[in-house]
Amino acid sequence: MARRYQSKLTWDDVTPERLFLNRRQIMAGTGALLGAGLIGGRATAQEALEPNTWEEITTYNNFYEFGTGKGDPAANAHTLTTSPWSVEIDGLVDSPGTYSFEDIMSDVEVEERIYRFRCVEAWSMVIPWNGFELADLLNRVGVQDGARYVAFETALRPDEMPGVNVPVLDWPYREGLRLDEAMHPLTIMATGIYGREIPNQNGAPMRLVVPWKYGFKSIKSIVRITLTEEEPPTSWNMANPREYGFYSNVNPNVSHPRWSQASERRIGGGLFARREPTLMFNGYEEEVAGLYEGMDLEANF
Ligand SMILES: Nc1nc2c(c(=O)[nH]1)N[C@H]1C(S)=C(S)[C@@H](COP(=O)(O)O)O[C@H]1N2
Ligand SMILES: [Mo]
Repeated sequence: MARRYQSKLTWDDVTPERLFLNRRQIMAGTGALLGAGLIGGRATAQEALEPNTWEEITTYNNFYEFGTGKGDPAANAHTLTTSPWSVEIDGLVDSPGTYSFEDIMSDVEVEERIYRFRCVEAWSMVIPWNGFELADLLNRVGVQDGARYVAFETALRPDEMPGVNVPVLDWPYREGLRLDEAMHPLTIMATGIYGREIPNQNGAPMRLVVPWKYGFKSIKSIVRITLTEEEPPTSWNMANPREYGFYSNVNPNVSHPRWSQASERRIGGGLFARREPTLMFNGYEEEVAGLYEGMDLEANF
């Protein structure tokens, strides 16, 4: 029998007011940001959430389908046709099918979310996304009993993606989340940045954003979402299981085998920017630590 999976939490429960700002406040600039940051009262690192510039966010990217250099996606991703676009939703759902991007967008509620973004390579940004909660979409298609994971796939188009002719990863790019992670109100599908359409290099027309996990979990240009019983294979874990686990939660206490994860370099910080300490769960500990209660986070990295 079908059920509507509901996270017990809502966005309001997990969102200090300072993390949510409407577009007008963003456009009004940093002063408004810091002002809003004080609404929450308590002083935390999150008060300093000052977004990176459009330029930084859209020219320093990882999207290996368009090359492995940070500038490659901005230079090459214009070849990706993002309209029309559709997403196949299948597996353990009540209403499997091929959903057009427009149909999805007409059903969901799009909001602005300013999130820290932490790449496994120890750099970070703050990005004002526009998007909708993944839970909103999954509840509309109906998650069935027995579903425990959500698998995602990126488009695979050798004609439009020069990078997939190089076997750096086993294409298509694949990612996965446990169902409770996928249903968590912080997990969004992003469709815009700074109130503008999301550029191809950032994963147009629809990409996942899971702010407490390393950046590679936030899979771009999604064409397939599958509800599964078993933990799905993921591209980076398949490529190097010793270095990239399924969970990949941001954790300053667990080093990558080749480098420390204790600090990060904020992109755009300038020549003399100091490295910032990396926060447990990327600063979202209060909101998500409960998902991993009782789990050994060193074994489940
Ligand atoms: N399909 C796909 N999604 C992807 C990647 C990729 O190579 N292909 N790179 C990941 C990595 S390593 C990071 S850090 C983020 C970068 O997102 P951004 O370029 O929007 O900042 O995208 C993730 N999603
Ligand atoms: Mo990354």
